[in-house]
Amino acid sequence: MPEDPATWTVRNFASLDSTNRYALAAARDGAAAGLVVVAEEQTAGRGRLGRSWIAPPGAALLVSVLLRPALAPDELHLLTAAGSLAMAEAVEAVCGLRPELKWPNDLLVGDRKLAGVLAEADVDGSEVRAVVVGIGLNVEWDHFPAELAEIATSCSVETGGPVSRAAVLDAFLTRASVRFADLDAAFAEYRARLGTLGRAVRVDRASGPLRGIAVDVAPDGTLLVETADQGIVAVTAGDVVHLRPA
Ligand code: BT5
Repeated sequence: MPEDPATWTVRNFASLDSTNRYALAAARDGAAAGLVVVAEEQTAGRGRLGRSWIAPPGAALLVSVLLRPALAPDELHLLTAAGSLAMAEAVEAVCGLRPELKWPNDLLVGDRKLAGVLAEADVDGSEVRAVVVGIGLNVEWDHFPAELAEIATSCSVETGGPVSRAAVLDAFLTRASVRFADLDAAFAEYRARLGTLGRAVRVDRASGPLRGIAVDVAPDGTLLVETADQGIVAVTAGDVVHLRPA
């Protein structure tokens, strides 16, 4: 696990299909922990559950970091938390914005998504060989396509001025060194900063929607939702909508 920013090795690309796909392939070819893959543009950027991550060339910081942590497969949520937190801290340091963290993998400003995080692992049975934490952060992007117009925002929209992707990347790698080196501290801080907690939420799950109050994140990363009719329900996966107070 890299503990010093000097141990990061950054590979920059004008265009890739997906920085996560590239970094996972590099991991399988033996690349060392600390590889950082950055692209100006992705032609097949990945979200969760087969969804797409889109951004025009140069508008977003599209970055994946390769880690080889000593973790079990059921502990990988810690890396999503640490990566989300490190990016939130970087945005705050560079732009003066304090993004809200939304369980499990979003950075929001108000109701709009500023960044998304996708951790993908190369797992062999109980052995985690490599993990890639990929983040797409909307940096300088003022006019969104129709499908994102109501749900996305960017650093430039929020600050009203230019923002340097290179400065955000530098700040992210500095914070990532700290956060990935102490995952317990990162998880505690992620939990403390999670805007989802205490909120009325709707969770859209494969098995159907669930409504309640998000009361906590368990150590295993599940979201605990207090419902009127089923008590506390542990949610392992799903899309959370923060509901406005009635
Ligand atoms: C995520 O998925 O939020 C994880 C996104 C991770 C993207 C990074 S970019 C670098 C690295 N390489 C990759 O290939 N991926 C990672 P999810 O929670 O499933 O959200 C996906 C949804 O967010 C989409 O269905 C859209 O509704 C929305 N979306 C797509 N592009 C967006 C953008 N640029 N800004 C805000 N929302 C977006």
